[in-house]
Amino acid sequence: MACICVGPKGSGKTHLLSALKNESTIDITTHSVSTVGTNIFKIAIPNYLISGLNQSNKKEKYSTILEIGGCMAPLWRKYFNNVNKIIYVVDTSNLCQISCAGVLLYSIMADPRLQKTKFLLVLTKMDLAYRQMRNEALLMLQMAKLKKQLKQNLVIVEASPITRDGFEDIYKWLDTVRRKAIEGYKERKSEEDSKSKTSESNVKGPLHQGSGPTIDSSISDLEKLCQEREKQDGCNRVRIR
Ligand SMILES: Nc1nc2c(ncn2[C@@H]2O[C@H](COP(=O)(O)OP(=O)(O)OP(=O)(O)O)[C@@H](O)[C@H]2O)c(=O)[nH]1
Ligand SMILES: [Mg+2]
Repeated sequence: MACICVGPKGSGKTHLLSALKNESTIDITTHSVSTVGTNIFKIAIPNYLISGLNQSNKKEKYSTILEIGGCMAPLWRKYFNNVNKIIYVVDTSNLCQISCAGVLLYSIMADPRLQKTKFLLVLTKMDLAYRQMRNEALLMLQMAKLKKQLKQNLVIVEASPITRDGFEDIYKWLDTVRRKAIEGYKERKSEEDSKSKTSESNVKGPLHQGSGPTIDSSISDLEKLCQEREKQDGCNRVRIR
């Protein structure tokens, strides 16, 4: 159930994930250092956003996300094994970077290992006055072309760690994907269990089943047959036990 967060250098991954983890850590004065390597964030999903959670079951649900630094872009694909959620962060205020971000996103989504992966595209830094609006940003990312050519489901969210816009949608996405992954795992496990049960009963065969002859009864049948043959032949056969 691995979830990774990628995006170009300085696009706002660390800021976004820190704010999702702890709302009081990020404000207008916060600056973060470029991630050289990876960061792990354990994010608690607020109870009121978890669907199907009743009052008696107040256990907190977490999502663990691995951020991989933008400077590691050539190495991102080394982390793609067993990944079923990808958060892709794009800086809407960086005109020079946005087209390049689209190309990078395309190269990720085309990876054969990620054909069943769920994607969340976060258009971040929405608090800045000189940002691109949603439609302009999507145009620059060539989103229409990308959606035509690739089959994965891509959810798009506009967000800002400073104003906390879009955070509910991100938490809800994390919760649905987490729930679906658990349901899928349970289904696969019950299928495997039922398969192993049927194969076990096939391996046992008729000797182990109540209705068939037992080993003891087969031996006594054999002895009776020998005694009958001895009577018929009128001679003693050598019996080896
Ligand atoms: N105003 C504003 N600034 C932001 C926002 N998100 C990030 N920043 C700024 O952008 C800088 C880079 O953000 P990071 O979160 O470090 O970017 P990153 O994607 O983790 O970068 P790498 O680790 O190098 O890949 C931060 O120091 C912030 O100053 C945002 O939503 N609004
Ligand atoms: Mg970072």
